[in-house]
Amino acid sequence: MSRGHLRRGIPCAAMFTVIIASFSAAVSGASLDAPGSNAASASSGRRPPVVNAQMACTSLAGRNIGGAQLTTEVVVAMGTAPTYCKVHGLIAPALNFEIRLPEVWNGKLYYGGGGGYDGAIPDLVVQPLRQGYAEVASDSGHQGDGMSAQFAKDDPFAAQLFGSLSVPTVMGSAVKVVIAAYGVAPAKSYFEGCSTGGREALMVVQRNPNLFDGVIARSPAYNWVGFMGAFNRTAKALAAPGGAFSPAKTALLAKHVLDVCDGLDGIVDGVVSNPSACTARLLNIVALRCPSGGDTGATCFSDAQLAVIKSWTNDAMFKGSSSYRSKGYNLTGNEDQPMNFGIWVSGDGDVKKAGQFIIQDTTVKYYLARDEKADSLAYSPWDQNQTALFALASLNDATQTDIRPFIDAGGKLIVWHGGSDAALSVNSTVEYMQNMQKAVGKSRAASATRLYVAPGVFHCEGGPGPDSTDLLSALDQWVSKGQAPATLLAEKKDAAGAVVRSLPLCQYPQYPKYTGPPDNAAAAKLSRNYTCTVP
Ligand SMILES: [Ca+2]
Repeated sequence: MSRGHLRRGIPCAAMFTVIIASFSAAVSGASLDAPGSNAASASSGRRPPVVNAQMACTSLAGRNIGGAQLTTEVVVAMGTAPTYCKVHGLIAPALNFEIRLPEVWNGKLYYGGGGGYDGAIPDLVVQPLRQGYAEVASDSGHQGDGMSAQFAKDDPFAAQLFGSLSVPTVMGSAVKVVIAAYGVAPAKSYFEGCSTGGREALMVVQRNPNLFDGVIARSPAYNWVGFMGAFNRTAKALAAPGGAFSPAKTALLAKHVLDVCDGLDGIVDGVVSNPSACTARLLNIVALRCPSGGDTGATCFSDAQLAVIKSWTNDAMFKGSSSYRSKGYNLTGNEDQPMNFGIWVSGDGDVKKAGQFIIQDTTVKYYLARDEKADSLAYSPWDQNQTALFALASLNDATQTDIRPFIDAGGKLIVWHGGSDAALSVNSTVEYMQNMQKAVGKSRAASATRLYVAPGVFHCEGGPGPDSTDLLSALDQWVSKGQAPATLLAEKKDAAGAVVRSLPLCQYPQYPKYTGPPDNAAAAKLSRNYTCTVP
């Protein structure tokens, strides 16, 4: 079988899908007869089983395990990825997944989440496979463009799979495939995802509290109704006469924010690491108003542009439920960089090219108006169809805060968000964690959950701040050895993998305050010159 569903046409799709990127090669489908046993069935479980990838693939090919029809392919070592057996599973009618089985298995399972509106199996994430995990990923039950919700319009089952059912459904098969391959069940299972994958992460914590031993939710798109409404509000402000943001306007905004706030964390380094000190009062954006209120050039904002900034930075709340909300975004001073405000919000002068516009527009068309001709910029008020909002929330919102069943089952949760994320507001993630703490109690929350904010990091990755932390190893240490994570290490690597900057990754609300020698660019690049500090 082949499935030609590369993401089409929309440059932003890959950004919303950072950890998944493009669709890997389609699996060819020559079915082999199922043998009666497999290469690793003799394992005692004490030592991680070792299998030969070719033998594992041969033994699994053509079988139906746990409701999944399997095909297999040996993928030989390339770059830093080791040789593995790639198992493709199809759960009828259209839920596709892969399990990447390493030859030297660490006895554990890693499930990596999706992005945007999914629609393709995410690519291999190399690091977990290198660490010996059996790695699972799925297309969440439909095939298509990751920035389109068309699948949901006339297929309620596909909508349910995308919303919450694909992960537990795939796990039902995946665990059985692991047993067939190695002879034993995974000793531990972890889920990690970013953006939509972060939403899936919080969804399993809330709805399937016994499914995973540990979960990493990064930049979670958990308040689907709320942030879609916020995207719509800001898109309308940008589309209003005089509201468009050219790159020059975005640069004006970013420079002003850095001028005022960069140094408030102890170091002028292009990153506002202490955002709570960078108040609206201090920023005083209205001082940049063009005298007439009209757009009179690149050194000031029109009233319509000031309205965009107001929409961007203020909380959005909608009729129908207290959970239909999205917190305002911080002004970070990184707005003018690639993969930030221009590509996500303003479209560099054409809002219809912006990632936020595109994903809220498809949501209006296929979930709310249920009319592919609907114009999201004219769809007003956005919360007019309460029944449709309720359905959307029931499907996709992961806003439940009482996660005691997960915690009391021994689960551990690490939540992470980039401090300069222009796609999803870090403040919404902070709010979820604060409400969760109220719901479960402080001591329970402290025993089983962590929140980290990575300053200067964009949506899921990238940006001037160090974006790379081995959260999986931190989670595994916590789950397997009871060693709870405290301050972690964040690194920024160049294209060759060399570390060019490091920072302590502080537990929220702490931020990394520069405490090294003054005016020393080399010292500013080293984590040891920062101290996690409560603002
Ligand atoms: Ca700074």
